[in-house]
Amino acid sequence: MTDRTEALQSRLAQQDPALAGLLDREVERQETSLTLIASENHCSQAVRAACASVLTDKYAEGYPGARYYGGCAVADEVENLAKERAVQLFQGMDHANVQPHSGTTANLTVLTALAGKDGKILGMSLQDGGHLSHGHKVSHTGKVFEVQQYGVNHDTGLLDYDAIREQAKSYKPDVVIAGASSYPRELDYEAFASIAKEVGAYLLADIAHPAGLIAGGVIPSPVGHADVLTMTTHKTMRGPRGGLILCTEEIRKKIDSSVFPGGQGGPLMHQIAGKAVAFGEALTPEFKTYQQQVVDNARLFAEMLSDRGMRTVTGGTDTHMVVVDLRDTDATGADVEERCFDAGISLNKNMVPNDPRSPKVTSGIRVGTAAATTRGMGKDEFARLATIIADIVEGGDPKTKRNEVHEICSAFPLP
Ligand code: DSN
Repeated sequence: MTDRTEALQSRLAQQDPALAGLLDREVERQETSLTLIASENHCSQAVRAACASVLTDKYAEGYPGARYYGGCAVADEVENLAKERAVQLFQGMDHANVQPHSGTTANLTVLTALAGKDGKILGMSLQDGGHLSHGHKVSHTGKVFEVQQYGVNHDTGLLDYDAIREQAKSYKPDVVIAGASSYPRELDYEAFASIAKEVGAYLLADIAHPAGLIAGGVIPSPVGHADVLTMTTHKTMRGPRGGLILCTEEIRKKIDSSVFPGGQGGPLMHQIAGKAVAFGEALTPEFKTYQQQVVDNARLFAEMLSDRGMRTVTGGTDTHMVVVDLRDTDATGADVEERCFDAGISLNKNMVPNDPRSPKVTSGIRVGTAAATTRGMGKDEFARLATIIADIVEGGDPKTKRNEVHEICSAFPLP
């Protein structure tokens, strides 16, 4: 902890012991348990320092050089730094908008800009691994736009690009969305681009989950294929919570005005400062090494589970994520999630393709390696974790695993 952070925390403890106590408990929870939630990570102290800075006080509605308030000179430089680094990370995209508060607001903003009210969108269904903001009926994206959804082949768990092409040809969407929240494989962005082109649609690649793997160059990129990318900055990108949009010059104005004033007011400048720091970190060679380790750990984890006779959706992974299909076992996703929690491991229940159970119960779990890899865990630790989780799935008592998980955590402190 830096001196300054320590001083701030001790001031918080004096002024508001109730809140400071809650933060202490969260630090202890994160230190003594293991995060295998695929959408979480641990950002650096430098990112946390930027997010806790005085920029939280600054209103900066508008864009650098064109704000609605005075005193934005520093805010302008911070935002420009974040934008420049984002464009450097995803070289080939012309423009970055770093203001979206989240991935969902980024998606709603882009779809509003490119499809318009009552426009037609085609995205992956949540049930098969997509995301709420890709047109699910409970999301605004499912209410404001006309929606069709595609899914995966229920035998293989894989996307069937020929089927998506046929669907797009008959539906003629304005925007095709390529992206998922629980699909463990690389996407074929070239195929998606050719489908979008054939029907005259824009291609939106939502890379919220694999953004860090793509920026680190360890899996193929949608740059050069998609008109626009959306992502969150806190998953594999390992930055602060938030959203990011990158687009081509052709649609830059539409996207920017859809973010502000269309969908948001003042940007969260402290979060944008944190994004700038994280993008700087992502430009270093260490980030590539980290991302390769994230994928290596996930592959090993999937292989170990499969050696224990467990089924993984698509038979493995290319990314940071493994989705385990529990239908051959007596366990449900909800049950394994709760018992892993008792052992000190956070992961989430997850639908598997063609899941007979409800989203509150599910027949699967989703495991991600990004956060534990940030703590420095490698093959040995992931091999032990696969054994622990397989034992729990097979009915082992989670309480007997708690000490082992604790011991692993103690050896790998948080950043
Ligand atoms: N909550 C994120 C996930 O878990 O994939 C997506 O919003």
